[in-house]
Amino acid sequence: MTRTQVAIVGAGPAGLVLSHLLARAGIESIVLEARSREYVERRVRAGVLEQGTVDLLLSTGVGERLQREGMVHHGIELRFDGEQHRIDLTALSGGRSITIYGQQEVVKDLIAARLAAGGRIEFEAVATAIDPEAPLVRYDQGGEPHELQCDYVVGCDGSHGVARDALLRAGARVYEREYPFAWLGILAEAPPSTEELIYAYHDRGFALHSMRSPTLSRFYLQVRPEEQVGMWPEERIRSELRTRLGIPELRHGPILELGITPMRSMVVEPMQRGRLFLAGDAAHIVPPTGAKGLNLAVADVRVLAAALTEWYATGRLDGLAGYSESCLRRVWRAEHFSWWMTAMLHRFEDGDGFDARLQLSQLRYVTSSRAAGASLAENYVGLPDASQ
Ligand code: FAS
Ligand code: PHB
Repeated sequence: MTRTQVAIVGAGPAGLVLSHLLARAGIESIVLEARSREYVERRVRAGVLEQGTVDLLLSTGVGERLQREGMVHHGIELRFDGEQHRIDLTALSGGRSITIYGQQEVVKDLIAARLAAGGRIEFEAVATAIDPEAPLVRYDQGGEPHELQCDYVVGCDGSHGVARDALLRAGARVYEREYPFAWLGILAEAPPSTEELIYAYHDRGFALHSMRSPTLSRFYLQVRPEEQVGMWPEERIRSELRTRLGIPELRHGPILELGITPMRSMVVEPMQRGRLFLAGDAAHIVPPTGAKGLNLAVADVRVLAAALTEWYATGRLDGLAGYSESCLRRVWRAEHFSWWMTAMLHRFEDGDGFDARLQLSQLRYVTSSRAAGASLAENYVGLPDASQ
């Protein structure tokens, strides 16, 4: 039996940023992570950081490598119907931009910073049960059962964790949408064939050209939900990317990582009950078309860290009581934007072509109207809290 102030389940961006922010406020936490350090530091996921996420990491002392190695982008490109259109994110969002920096790099920087500061992260520690009333977390590590007692439990254990189930048992509701497609994610050792991200709408399905560094490209292809990576040999991937992105001379290299991610939207309401709080993918999932997943996780724990700091400092519960409500405003804005980008850019199996003509009209509008372009841009770079 161990005791701490805040028990955090999950060492993804949500759990690690929370532990980091709490430590800066002198609040002790223990992070329980089911996987090994090597595994979480190698896991390829998101790659787009909003301005607000970058500012928080920089201003709290864990952004030095991000600043050195991150790629600042001021625009994205939309391609459809053989046309190419640049959305000038910075000009259309009042000067804000995005930074391309792999999620696993953010996780590496945070783990290094936590451990260097004497923080406690228990790897290969699987939380098996959460008692929100006690509050405590039971977990297995090294084949032994353990108990972690605390003042608060924060479930940052992602889309397949135990914390959400505990909150659902306590009466929370789930709002959910499944999409009739998935993404095949490809990490290739190839210099990017574009300066900025390309989102392509194509008869054969959606495609995205992203990147991780000047030597690492990240691609995504729309596939059917039941497809397996085995159905995608390298040559098929390359020809689909060339065709859908409209880059006949696409640069290639060895494929380092392949994975299929289902596309869904999910929100748990409320995101708290008693002394149990959810943050990040444990509370909400967005389809990655809007590049919001990691950024929402960081935004949640920024609110929660401030509320916990207020409670430990003054005993006031206002921030904690309002946590769910303030987060859900931003979550539903991001859910809408991610659903909207997904609906505009993916091929739906609609027989009569009606939807396809609506999508083309939306794409032409968003790339010709300054107002529509600005709406996309400000949502993409991340809306300031006030305008959620
Ligand atoms: P995370 O899932 O990152 O972290 C949760 C952690 O909890 C994990 O380390 C897990 O091992 C641990 N855990 C789970 N159960 C536990 C238990 N019982 N005990 C202890 N620990 C436990 N977003 C993009 O923008 N682009 C992408 O390409 C992209 N790809 C994705 C691919 C996948 C497969 C997934 C699931 C998400 C992807 N996302 C992507 C979204 C992603 O970036 C998430 O939004 C982000 O990881 C959310 O961070 P966390 O909430 O910290 O959850
Ligand atoms: C990524 O680089 O992983 C990425 C970029 C943009 C998205 C989704 C994922 O919309």
